[in-house]
Amino acid sequence: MNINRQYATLDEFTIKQYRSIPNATGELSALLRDIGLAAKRINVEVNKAGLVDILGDAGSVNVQGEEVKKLDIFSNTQLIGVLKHGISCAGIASEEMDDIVVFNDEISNNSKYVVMFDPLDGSANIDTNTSIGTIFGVYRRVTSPGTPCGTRDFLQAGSRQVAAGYIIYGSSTILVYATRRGVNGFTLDPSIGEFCLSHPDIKVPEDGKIYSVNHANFFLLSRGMQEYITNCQHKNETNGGPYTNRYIGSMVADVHRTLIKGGIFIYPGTTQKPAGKLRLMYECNPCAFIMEVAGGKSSNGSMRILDIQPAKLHERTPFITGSKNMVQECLDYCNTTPKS
Ligand code: P6P
Repeated sequence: MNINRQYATLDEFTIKQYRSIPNATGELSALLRDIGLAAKRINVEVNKAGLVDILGDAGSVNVQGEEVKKLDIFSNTQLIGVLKHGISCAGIASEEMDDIVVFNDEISNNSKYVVMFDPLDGSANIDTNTSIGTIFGVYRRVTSPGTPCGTRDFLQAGSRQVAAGYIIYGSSTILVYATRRGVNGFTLDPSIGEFCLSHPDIKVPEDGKIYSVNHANFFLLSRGMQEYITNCQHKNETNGGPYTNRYIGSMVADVHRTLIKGGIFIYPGTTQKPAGKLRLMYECNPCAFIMEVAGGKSSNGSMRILDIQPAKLHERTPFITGSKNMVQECLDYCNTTPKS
C-alpha cells in the first residue's frame, strides 16, 4: 500500500480539489471531510465492538424489518450529527430511518446538498468480525435554497449524484469516494488519525476472473442468470478463465474487491423477491456511481442502475456491477435466454 505523501490526508486532497474548481464554494469538500470525521468515530467503535457491550441487538427493528445492532444506531447518530452541524447538508435519508430527516435551520436550509446513507451495511456480520461498511450518496437539492428540503430532493435518479462513496471497516479502514473527476481511496493511518491517499485514481479492470453471487439462491434465479452462473463455472484457459467464486455477504466488501481486482458482483432478483434485497438509493446507486466513474458498469438486469427513477426511499433493486465486459456478458445471458 503506497500512501501518497503529496496529499497526506483526505482534508488536503479535498481542499486541493476545491481550489482547482473555479467558483466552487467548498461545500462539497467540507461535506466529505464531515463524513470522514464520522467514519473515524464509527471506526473506533467497530474496532472495539468485541470488547464492550456495544455488540448485540439494540432491541429494535429497522424499517427493513432487520434486527438492529447497537453499532447501526451509533453509526447513524454519528453521520446525522456531523452533517446536521456542518455547512453543506440540508437533510438526510438513512436505511435506519423510516422517513427523511430535514435539518430545517437557517444554515442547513441554505445548504446545497442532501445525503443518503446506509450507516453500517452488513451489520448482520458484526458478530463474526467480517468487514462491514458505510455507504453514502450526495445529491444537489432541487428545492429552493432558503427553504427546508423535501422528499423531491431525495427521489432523484442515481445519475444526479455529485459524489458517492463508502468506508470499509476491515483489516484496514479505507474510505473510497467518487466525484465525476475520479475515484480515490484513502486508508486510515491510526498513528495520526487521518485518512491518507493510498489508492489514487482507481480504475476497475475491464475484465476479471472473480464472480460473486450467493449460490444458495441459484434455483430461485431466472433461467438467464442460472445460465450465466453456469457459464462462469465452465470458464477455463481457453475462454478467459478459469474463474473463482468469492462471496463475503457484506456488500461493501464484495464491491470493494470487485472495484480493486475486477470481477462481477451480483445480487439478482429471485422468484420470491423479484426486486432482490439491496436498496437502490443508499446501497446500489452509490456503488454504481463509483463503479461507472472507475470504468465499470452497473445494471438491474434490464437497465442502467443510475437511470432508475426512484418511487420510494427504501425501494430495492436487483444489482449487477463490476468489470464492464463481465457485466455485459451477464446481461447478454439474462436478456437472450428464454424466461423459464
Ligand atoms: P445474503 C448484508 O446483510 C446485506 O445487506 C449486504 O451487505 C450483502 O451484500 C447482502 O445483504 C447479503 O445477502 O442474502 O447473501 O446473505
